[in-house]
Amino acid sequence: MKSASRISRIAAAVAGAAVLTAALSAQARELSVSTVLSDAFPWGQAAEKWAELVEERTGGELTLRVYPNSQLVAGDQTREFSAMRSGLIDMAVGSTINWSPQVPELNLFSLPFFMPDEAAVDAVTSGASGEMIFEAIESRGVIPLAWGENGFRQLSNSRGPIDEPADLDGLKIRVVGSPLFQDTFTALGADPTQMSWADAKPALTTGAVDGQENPLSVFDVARIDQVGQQYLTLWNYMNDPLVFAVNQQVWETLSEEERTILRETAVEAGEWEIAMTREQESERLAAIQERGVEVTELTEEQHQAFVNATQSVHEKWTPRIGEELVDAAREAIESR
Ligand code: X2X
Repeated sequence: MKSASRISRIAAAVAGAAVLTAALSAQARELSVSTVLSDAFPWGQAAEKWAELVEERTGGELTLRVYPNSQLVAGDQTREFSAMRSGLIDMAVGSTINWSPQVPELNLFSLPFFMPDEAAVDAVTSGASGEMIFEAIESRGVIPLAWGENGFRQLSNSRGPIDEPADLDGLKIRVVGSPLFQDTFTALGADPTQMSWADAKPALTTGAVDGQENPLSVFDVARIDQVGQQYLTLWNYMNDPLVFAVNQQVWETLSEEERTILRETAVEAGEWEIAMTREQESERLAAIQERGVEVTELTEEQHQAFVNATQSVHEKWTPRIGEELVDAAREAIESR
């Protein structure tokens, strides 16, 4: 009797534990979110905001765990999209530049001097061209949900002020591992070197490269001036939107309600981050100048010289991006 009752007690305990485990796994599900930059930067903050909102709205049933610094792809940011498509990563808040090797349409944003201002970026992302880009992402097995923004990318270097293409002659510039960047900086007479963000700061520190290009928020937070980058040219040559996205198989396992929450919170986190990034631009520039960086702004004529020098990049890349998409984006920009 005694041992039988003990056995039944143990059995009950085991069954209880199993029920509890099942209930927990049915309730709380954790999904991974990849980012290149940590929450010291607006980009990482966008992902954290998304996680916060999802946790709140699902009552903790869905948890997004953010993995910054491209750690889920061992630092190789240009593999993030493939890793998300294959299911190695559930979700990401990723850069259009880093995903462009797998989604050629995303090169649209990297066409030099194509989008003159923030209104142009908004016109492209929110219009027919934005829909075409989301379709292009979806056709490759990833569900895009919302836009964010890394920002307009500015040029820095350790050698001297740059206000005309000739100033770039022979300068070694670190660029992201995306072929279009190679073409842009080659067209400008520079010597571009592709490397991941993880390798960029060491390369600037040792002088292996003379310059780099990134938004003001990245320059400011990463203290790029401390590794000898004393000259900064504000040339707004491209803007790098971020995309909030989910692997398609993961998406299919979610309930309608969960999908709605994920999409709405992504849109909210994205809008929040875009507004914050833009608002902070002028104070970031002031902080950078205060640290002794010499800032160059271009006259209209100087700007035009850079536009002319990079025309070949448009000619080469428009067919790869798709004429129809480039036209739709151009129309959106002109009627903004
Ligand atoms: O690598 C960069 O320059 C960065 C951080 O801006 C991107 O991931 C595109």
